[in-house]
Amino acid sequence: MKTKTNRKDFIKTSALLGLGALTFGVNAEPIVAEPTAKEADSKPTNGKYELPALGYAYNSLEPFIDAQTMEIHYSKHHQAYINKLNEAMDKEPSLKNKSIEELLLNLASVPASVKGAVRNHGGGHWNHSFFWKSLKTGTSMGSEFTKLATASFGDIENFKTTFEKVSMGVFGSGWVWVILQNKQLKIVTSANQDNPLMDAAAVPEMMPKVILGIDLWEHAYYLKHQNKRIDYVTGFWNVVNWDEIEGLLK
Ligand code: MN3
Repeated sequence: MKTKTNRKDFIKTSALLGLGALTFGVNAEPIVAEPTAKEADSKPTNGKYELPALGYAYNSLEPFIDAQTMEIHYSKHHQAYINKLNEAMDKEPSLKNKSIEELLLNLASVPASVKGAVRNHGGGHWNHSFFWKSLKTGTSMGSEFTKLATASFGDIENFKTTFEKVSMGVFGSGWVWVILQNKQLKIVTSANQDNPLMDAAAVPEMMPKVILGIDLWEHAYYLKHQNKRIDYVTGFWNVVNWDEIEGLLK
């Protein structure tokens, strides 16, 4: 596909594709649209979803996120979500060419036989794929994010302390996300491997764009920080890939 794209367009396009696919099944083929390069990446290859390349070394986020955590998190936890998703999808060959976004955006329409697996393992696959791309050391918050965060939270300090407070308030395993919705940045939480894309296609005018997310499962930080989640959360600011985030806002 020659379509020039980025993740922002990808999510938007996936949403549009999703609208044409509210009902899965033989009589309701989705509208055929040219997939973006990124969407093609998130589709299964020969019926199997695959672990995306990490793109950097396990130790490159030290000392904020340690190499051992990265290795286990990426090669074991993320791989396990993919394996379980693939195992489940063998039961629904009709869905085998769907991008993970298309499935999550229309979760209510996914057959009951695989809905739980798509939610938990498909969600886990999407969340971690997004998370890895959001991480890098040495970048600085860009002008577009600064402008939006200032407009939505008053100032950057308040944005950060709100994000940290919300992260500390997540009970059990889950995620905290920064989304752009109706031109406002918002901080939202999700339990387990849920995310803001789930069933978002149902209300197109409220379609969120996911900008940033932090994994708050203990496996994301326990080896290094043990029970001190706050150290992981405040350290997170040092490993946010602000260049990537700025790209999502363009
Ligand atoms: Mn995780």
